[in-house]
Amino acid sequence: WSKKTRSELISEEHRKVHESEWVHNLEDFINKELCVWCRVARGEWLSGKIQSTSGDTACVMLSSTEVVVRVSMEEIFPANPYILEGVEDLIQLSYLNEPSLLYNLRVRYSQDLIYSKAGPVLIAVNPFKNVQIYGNDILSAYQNKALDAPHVYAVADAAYDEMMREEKNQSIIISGESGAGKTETAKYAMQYLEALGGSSFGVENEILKTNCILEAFGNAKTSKNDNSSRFGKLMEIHFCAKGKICGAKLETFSFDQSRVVQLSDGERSYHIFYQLCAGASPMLKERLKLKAASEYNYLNQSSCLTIDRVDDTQKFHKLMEAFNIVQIPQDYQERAFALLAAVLWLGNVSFEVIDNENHVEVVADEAVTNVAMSMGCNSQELMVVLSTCKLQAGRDCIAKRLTLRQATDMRDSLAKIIYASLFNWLVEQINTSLEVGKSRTGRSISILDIYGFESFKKNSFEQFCINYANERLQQHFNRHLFKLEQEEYEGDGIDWTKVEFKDNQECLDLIEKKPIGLVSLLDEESNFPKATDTTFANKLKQHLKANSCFKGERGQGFRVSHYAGEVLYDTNGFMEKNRDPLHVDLIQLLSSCKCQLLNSFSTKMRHKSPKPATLSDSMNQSVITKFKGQLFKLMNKLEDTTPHFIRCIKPNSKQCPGLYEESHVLQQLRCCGVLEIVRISRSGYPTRLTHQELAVRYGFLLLDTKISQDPLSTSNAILKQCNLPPEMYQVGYTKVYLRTGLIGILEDRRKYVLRGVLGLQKRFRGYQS
Ligand code: AOV
Ligand code: MG
Repeated sequence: WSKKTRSELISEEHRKVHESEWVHNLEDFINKELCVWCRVARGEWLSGKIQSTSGDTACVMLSSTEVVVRVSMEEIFPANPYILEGVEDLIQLSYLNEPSLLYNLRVRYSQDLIYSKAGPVLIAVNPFKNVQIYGNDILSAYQNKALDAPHVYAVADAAYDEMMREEKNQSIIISGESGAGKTETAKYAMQYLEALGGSSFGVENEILKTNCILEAFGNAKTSKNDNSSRFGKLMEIHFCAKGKICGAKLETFSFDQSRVVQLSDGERSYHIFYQLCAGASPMLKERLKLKAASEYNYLNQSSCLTIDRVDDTQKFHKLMEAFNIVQIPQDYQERAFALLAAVLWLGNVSFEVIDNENHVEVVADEAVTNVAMSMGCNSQELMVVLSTCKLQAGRDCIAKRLTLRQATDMRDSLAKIIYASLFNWLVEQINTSLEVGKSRTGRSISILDIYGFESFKKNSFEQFCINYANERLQQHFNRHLFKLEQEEYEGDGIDWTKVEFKDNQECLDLIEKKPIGLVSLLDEESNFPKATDTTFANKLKQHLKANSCFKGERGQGFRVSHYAGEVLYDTNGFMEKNRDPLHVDLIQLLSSCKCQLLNSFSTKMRHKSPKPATLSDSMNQSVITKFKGQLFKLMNKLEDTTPHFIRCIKPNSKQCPGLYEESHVLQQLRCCGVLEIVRISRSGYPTRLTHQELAVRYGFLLLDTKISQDPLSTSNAILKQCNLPPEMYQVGYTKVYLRTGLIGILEDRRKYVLRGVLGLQKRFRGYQS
């Protein structure tokens, strides 16, 4: 059918049936043999027809096998008529229930229609394969408004239009669990905006290329995603008054450092290490004394060195291209590679125990020599720093030997500091090259792509931070889609049946509440020198047991009920990672190096190192408190923008195309409240005008001029005169609320009358002359 007749048919269907009519409809479903969804023993949803009912159960004949099963009425839902199969927007469904949403998305997914709408939210189901829905032709079709099917391009287009029309900053907020497709979606959004806002500055080509650099240094293979982002990013694209791109700014959030030195089985460290080992030219390899990835302890500890269908050598060449586009000078590129080699060789530095107190000495082998060479420092000095610590004894400074554990930690700290500084330096370089025109407020679009919700077998401090960030983001989502909308209706006195949604405030309280929340307790415990991960775990159990989102576990564990599911955390390492001590000796070592990059890193760190006796100094903040601060700043920034939400869905946990696992999808739809969003949008009023606005724009349509001049009476009179169905609008204390499509009718009426008036004027002028 053509699109038009189909939509006509759909609206007819709408009139016929309504979601709440199930009870009255039951007879109909039996007599007319209409389809229902049912499931036995909580299995998959199956389609069938009700044969008969008795009490709380019904006999249903399954469509696939024609077998009759007895099912509890609670497990039966009305299915939508065939005409509604695979609708673009879930709000078009007559019956809103979980099996119907799941089925609709499945039908679309099987036709490679990976995008759907749930009212204002775009849903993107990860195809895990190339689908032919991107590229210049499709892009231009959206640009020219020739296509309007749900797509990330359509979201970017709407954001752009709204920014230009209202001069208000916009944001595209992409969420979803790990591996759901956020980063890919963010890239398509950037691609669209670059094409739309192409300028003579050439910045637009750079914005996309930066992803290649960021992914090489900030993404890694985890068990959830072969290209998992281990940092959060906000790309703010600035536009000039004409709508052309005039610059961009990249902001990154909390970077997972521990991956540099420690890996879980089957996972990899940051892509760049493998790319460098595989793709460096023979000359570069010789200069950096590089070996194969399998020779490095930091990389080979997880017995996973390659990723299926990924060519690290080719990726390395792409990275070099990107470096050139972002204009990182050749000598700086080489310095960066040398530092990567230093990190790799650091992992091979070994220690020899020299007494029975477990004190150590560094083994003077090629590893130490190569680290020293790459860092541009003296290898003797390096060995001293890695195996001793300086203690102040009165006026003297004495060196104390470290134990094996302490020395290993020192070595790993150095590797992490170098890598994290290198990452931050790259972000600075990218920003320098993107900053072309001065940004003007009111004309920017920010694209947010953070690390998705994670729950592994073992979850540590990093997962805690990642999931906390997702929890905050979920609240932003809830606030905009549920709270603010409903509060406005209630506040303005309009008749509204409240839609319940799953609030995540209790979980946020568990994390953030002062003085008894996870963050505060972690900080408090981190300040006790004698505290351990076990005392921390006990403290949590003692103070947080009243919160229903918290559950203490035996030993060092605790569970948190996040909006997206329950996660078992292991407190092992929490204290150390939260304190993140900056070793003065390491900073000194960096400043003594011949490498300019390392010098600049040490200068930065020195600024950050604790000044004595100023404990409240923000530089002294723990890792988690800094993280919390960053998150709040981010949320405040987003609050100042008009949000456009994209929810990515991962259809299966195997990263496999064509596989749609219902329970997995349902869990994700539930945790972000898709059903509720659809309910709200369907019963909601997307267009709002103040009485004043309505009266000014449409007042001249009034035939009866005797009506009182105040905006409220004028508004009421206009709505009545236009014969609009009363269920299509509501008049609140301050605004008029219109359902979808109504503003179009008013506009048509306005145009019609104006055309008539203009025609008359023309004729009148013709008559005068
Ligand atoms: P994420 O950003 O949501 O995870 P990605 O965007 O990295 O997830 O997507 C994971 C993988 O899914 C990609 O590497 C692609 O193979 C595939 N994929 C996603 N979207 C598409 C698409 N539109 N077309 C084709 N393939 C796609 V994480 O960063 O782990 O939270 O921390
Ligand atoms: Mg990602």
